[in-house]
Amino acid sequence: MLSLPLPLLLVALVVVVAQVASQLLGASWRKPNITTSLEDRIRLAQGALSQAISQLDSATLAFPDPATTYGLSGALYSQLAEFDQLTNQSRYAITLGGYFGSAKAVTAANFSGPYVLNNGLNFGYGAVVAYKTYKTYNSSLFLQFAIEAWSAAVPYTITQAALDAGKMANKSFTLSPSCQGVSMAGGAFYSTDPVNTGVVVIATGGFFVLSALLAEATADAKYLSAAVQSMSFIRAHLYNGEGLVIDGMSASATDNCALSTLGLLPYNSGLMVEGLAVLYSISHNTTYRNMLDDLITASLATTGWQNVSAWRCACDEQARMAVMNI
Ligand SMILES: *[C@@H]1O[C@H](CO)[C@@H](O)[C@H](O)[C@H]1NC(C)=O
Ligand SMILES: *[C@@H]1O[C@H](CO)[C@@H](O)[C@H](O)[C@H]1NC(C)=O
Ligand SMILES: *[C@@H]1O[C@H](CO)[C@@H](O)[C@H](O)[C@H]1NC(C)=O
Ligand SMILES: *[C@@H]1O[C@H](CO)[C@@H](O)[C@H](O)[C@H]1NC(C)=O
Ligand SMILES: *[C@@H]1O[C@H](CO)[C@@H](O)[C@H](O)[C@H]1NC(C)=O
Ligand SMILES: *[C@@H]1O[C@H](CO)[C@@H](O)[C@H](O)[C@H]1NC(C)=O
Ligand SMILES: CC(=O)N[C@H]1CO[C@H](CO)[C@@H](O)[C@@H]1O
Repeated sequence: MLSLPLPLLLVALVVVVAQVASQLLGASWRKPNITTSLEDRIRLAQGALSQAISQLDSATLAFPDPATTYGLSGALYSQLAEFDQLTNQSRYAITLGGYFGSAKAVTAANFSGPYVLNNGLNFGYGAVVAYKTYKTYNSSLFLQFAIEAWSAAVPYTITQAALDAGKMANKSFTLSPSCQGVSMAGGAFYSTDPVNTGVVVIATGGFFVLSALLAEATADAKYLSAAVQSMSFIRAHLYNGEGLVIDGMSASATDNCALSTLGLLPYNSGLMVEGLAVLYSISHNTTYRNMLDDLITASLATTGWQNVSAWRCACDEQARMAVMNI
């Protein structure tokens, strides 16, 4: 039961792309013609979202068993807001007002769960997209929620001051001040566990994207500065030789800048693509546009997660969104 909602949703959301891809295995896969009509694609996505909503607990408006599904509820809320944003609708505005209103009652102490950064940031992301999509409707609820989610991630994001001190309040080990001569400032931890040393893109990139969207929504300089710092961290520390984003690294001084050995995963590059797209759209700084071009080109060239004979996940939700928004 617990793993049902998201896979169902994802399977249904990608079904159209999968259908197209399966018809086009071979050299032509790169320039597929999407023959499913826009109406049909919207209907399919809509059906998937309805199916996921039907799995929510009617009392909490979140998936059952929050200890393991907390972040998935935030991901679903985000998809509802994204769906409306991409289809120019307000179908889920009232629904999301209710969901975030309900979530607000339980999340203040709980943006965390053990994995604050990807879990809580999912809610923040959904809230800021809802704020952007529905304009004045419930805007203070959505914006405030996004800011709270961002604020909950701040204590798990490495600052230069923490590096100068060698430590930070919520972590019990000595921080590595720099790696390959570049400061570790801007990296965000995966886990709230004080001994967990992993700084990962799902956290750092999620914080980057939320910061960039809040910079766009509020024009408060602290969000832009946070966005640029997290982006710079990923660029400096977590690009591989192909120009793709790897999963993460240790921030502990005793680990000597050890990189994650997890294989290449599309969502890491996807988060960077989305954050860069937002950063470019608010700054028109061509550095970001160039970084985006390079990363997208590298993402299309790799066989790390897709190739002519196997289609696993052509690109993640956020990368698609970002590309559509440019
Ligand atoms: C896609 O459509 C265009 C225009 O109709 C056509 O020229 C092209 O060959 C099609 N590509 C594929 C892969 O079917
Ligand atoms: C939503 O509106 C934008 C801007 O007017 C338009 O380009 C886009 O095609 C619309 N999307 C849908 C699904 O109607
Ligand atoms: C905002 O959302 C709440 C649910 O949290 C709802 O009760 C309220 O009516 C909404 N207000 C507006 C103005 O949309
Ligand atoms: C919030 O945290 C409390 C205490 O850790 C826990 O009992 C509860 O299940 C959590 N709620 C959610 C939605 O994660
Ligand atoms: C553009 O962004 C880069 C990278 O963040 C920065 O170094 C540069 O100063 C920015 N340029 C302008 C004109 O703001
Ligand atoms: C394509 O990807 C699959 C799954 O990762 C892998 O088994 C296969 O060897 C790859 N094929 C090529 C031609 O790279
Ligand atoms: C153990 C510890 O220092 N926890 C802190 C983590 O960060 C939050 C927010 O700044 C603090 O309230 C906690 O005291």
